[in-house]
Amino acid sequence: MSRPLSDQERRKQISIRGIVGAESVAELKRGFNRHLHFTLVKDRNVATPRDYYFALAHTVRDHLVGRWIRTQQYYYEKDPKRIYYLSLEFYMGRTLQNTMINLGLQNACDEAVYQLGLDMEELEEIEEDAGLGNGGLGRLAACFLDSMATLGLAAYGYGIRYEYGIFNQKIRDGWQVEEADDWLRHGNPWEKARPEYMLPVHFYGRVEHSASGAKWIDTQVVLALPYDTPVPGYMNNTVNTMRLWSARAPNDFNLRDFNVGDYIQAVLDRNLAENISRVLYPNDNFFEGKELRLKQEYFVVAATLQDIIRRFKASKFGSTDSVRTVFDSFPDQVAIQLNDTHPAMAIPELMRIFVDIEKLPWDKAWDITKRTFAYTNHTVLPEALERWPVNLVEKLLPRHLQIIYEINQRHLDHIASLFPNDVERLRRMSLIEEGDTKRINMAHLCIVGSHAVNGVAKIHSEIVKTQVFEDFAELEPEKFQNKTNGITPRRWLLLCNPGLAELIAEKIGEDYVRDLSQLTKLHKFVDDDLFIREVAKVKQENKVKFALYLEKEYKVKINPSSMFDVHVKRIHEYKRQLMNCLHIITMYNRIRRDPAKLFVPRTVIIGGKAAPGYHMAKMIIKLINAVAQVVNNDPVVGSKLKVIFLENYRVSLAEKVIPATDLSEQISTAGTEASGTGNMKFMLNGALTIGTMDGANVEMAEEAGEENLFIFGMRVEDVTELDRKGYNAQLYYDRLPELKQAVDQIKSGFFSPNDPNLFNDVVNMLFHHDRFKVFADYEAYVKCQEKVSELYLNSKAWTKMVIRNIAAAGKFSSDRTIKEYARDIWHVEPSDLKIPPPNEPRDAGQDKTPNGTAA
Ligand code: D6G
Repeated sequence: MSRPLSDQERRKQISIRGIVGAESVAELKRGFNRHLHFTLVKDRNVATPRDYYFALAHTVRDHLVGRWIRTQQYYYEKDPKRIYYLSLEFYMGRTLQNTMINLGLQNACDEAVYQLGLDMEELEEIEEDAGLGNGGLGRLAACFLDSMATLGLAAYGYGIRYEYGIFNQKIRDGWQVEEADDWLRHGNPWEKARPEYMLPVHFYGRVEHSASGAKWIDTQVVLALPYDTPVPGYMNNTVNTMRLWSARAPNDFNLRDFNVGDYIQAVLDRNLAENISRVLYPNDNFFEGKELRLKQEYFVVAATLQDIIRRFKASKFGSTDSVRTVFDSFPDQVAIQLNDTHPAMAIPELMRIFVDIEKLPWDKAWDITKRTFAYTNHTVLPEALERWPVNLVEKLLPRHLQIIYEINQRHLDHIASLFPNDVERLRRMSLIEEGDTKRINMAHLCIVGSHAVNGVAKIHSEIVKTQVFEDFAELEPEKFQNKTNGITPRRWLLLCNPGLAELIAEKIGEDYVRDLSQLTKLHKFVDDDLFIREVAKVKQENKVKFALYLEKEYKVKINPSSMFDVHVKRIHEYKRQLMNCLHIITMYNRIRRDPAKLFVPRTVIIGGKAAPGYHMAKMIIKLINAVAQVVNNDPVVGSKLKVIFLENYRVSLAEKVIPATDLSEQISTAGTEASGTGNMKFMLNGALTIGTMDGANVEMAEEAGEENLFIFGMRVEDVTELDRKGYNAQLYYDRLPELKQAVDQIKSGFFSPNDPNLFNDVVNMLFHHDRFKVFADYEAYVKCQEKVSELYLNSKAWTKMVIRNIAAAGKFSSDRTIKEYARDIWHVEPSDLKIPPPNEPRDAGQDKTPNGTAA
């Protein structure tokens, strides 16, 4: 067995973060100084740390530009099938370090920054997160962009450039307080505005029918201004584009018609139009039927489809027969993936373009539309499914409502022909739901208008097929697919956990970064004592580092040799942070009951944002903080148990806490968490999972072996059975004394002595309307936690289980997920064709502009 390498030796040997050449370092330093001077207009006497961050960001960006232009040129010349990922959320986080890693510049930049006498980590910390997402759905979109670029797909992300992303969460007196996320305040060096590609988007108005077809007239126009952000693949010279639209009022806004003369008021009213891209709706897994949100959804769709069609017409496939574009090859050239139903209006919008503007016959337009779209379902929670009121759509998008009605009529006629006299089935499958308010079921629209529908983990796709959309699956079984989610190993290993990434590279080489299935090669080191020690050492270093961060930023001290038990994700009843809280109280009571008894020290870390309008979620945050207050200040407990509420959990904080975690909490009620992706990040970073058989946990257990996770609680079948029998929380409370004690403490004000009734709503919910059955899983959860503590005492056995988990994490690369989308839905091959680096000579075709004319 070899001796352990020093950090320095390791660095030299491993090039996954780039090779350091003296010349490249010198060039980076020159770039940095040039940008400090010309771009920031500063010298080192007056430059602030932020100036240094911007100088470095611009230097790194310079290395993207040539590759970006080349990639896009190549797409124009070769006309590969374009993949469009439409999403209301792209939760990108920070860009600097990710760019350095994907371009292989990390080590060289480290060295350059060091030679300049600056601190790389300090500069990286200055960058704001691009928080244009709520949670898993938005972060998935970001991971997919990374994988699509890494696999060389001609892909684009299309979304909204929110001026304010997800709010910043402050904790004041234990309560969540929201602050606006003014992420663009200091400018964004990673985006390029493209006012030359600005496009109009229409709202309101009315429809006029004549012999020549339908005309949507008297509309209000808002302009969509695109901002492009480069998306580099990992070490392959491919740079794709994420195009985010910003709303701009036309210069004659409110001046033309009714507001003539009131120039000042008209200028002030420009805000009304521009509010469309002002702020991200902060709901995760919850539908809030606000008009402004519907405007956002149509805004991104309308601008994007114009752009897609413009690009199609510029391609060799968008040929014209005398006057009209031939759209027959459109679905062979264009795939549009709908990230949940949020961009569902794309379906009637494409129909409107084809039928009203391009004058295609309905049937042909519908065939092309269906073959173009695919829909990803992200949740089966009824409160999350979008159902827009018909009268709202009628006012905002009158022509689209007519088209939706027409789609529905033909759809229902078809079903009626297959199932005569089955009125109940027609009602269930209609796109329109009758009732007090008539609503459009957007999931039904997406299913009908797409050629593929997928869930995001096996168990979820099964529920989609057999329960929620059963009738649709019966009608078209071949449409329904599964695409288990994934995460990008670049950000979620190389970037956030360099120690572990390099240790793995030492053992199995570097190719695993692009082919994560190679992690299985680690299986042969499960019994290698040195490797076990090294894995444990990296974890310990990460824990110490995180503890120092908490001490510095939040003035809280934690014990780095305690077990870090981490539950970070949005706060939601179905994710059951309350069950974790009951476990904390149970541990606390046990320590107090018998202080001399052996207790495996734990630091329980819970973090996540509550939607600002979600009362119960906010109460859960307050409760966790109230419990923390009592537990952390009880001298009997001492350092055995600490409870930390991690403020403002977001992508950049996930990058810090996940590599430092020992135990990952994935405890949603079976059947509620569609996939989860946090679960995968923890697995890859050497945490063990305590979890239910829900979402992708099921597949994690399949990959690693159930004995290598701490699986507990009801399965989906058990939940269904309990629903059938009727869930009675009182029974568990009466039977389980420790549960009773914990609940009584919450109820009696033990954790809120100044306001004993503070948690009445929470307790009342747990007893009388807990849809997620916390009490039913409490006992199994607590018992499973005992097993966790027992194993933690045996550090070697723990670490061996960790290694088995890392070795089994390969499936959860988003590269694997994207390959499956490419093969089964988009029908494209990941390209192994290398885009040459920007300093290589250009070949002849590259001197052409996109239109084919000489530059
Ligand atoms: C990106 C990169 C840039 C390219 C531009 C337009 O900003 O090099 O010219 O996209 O691309 P299309 O929208 O014409 O594809």
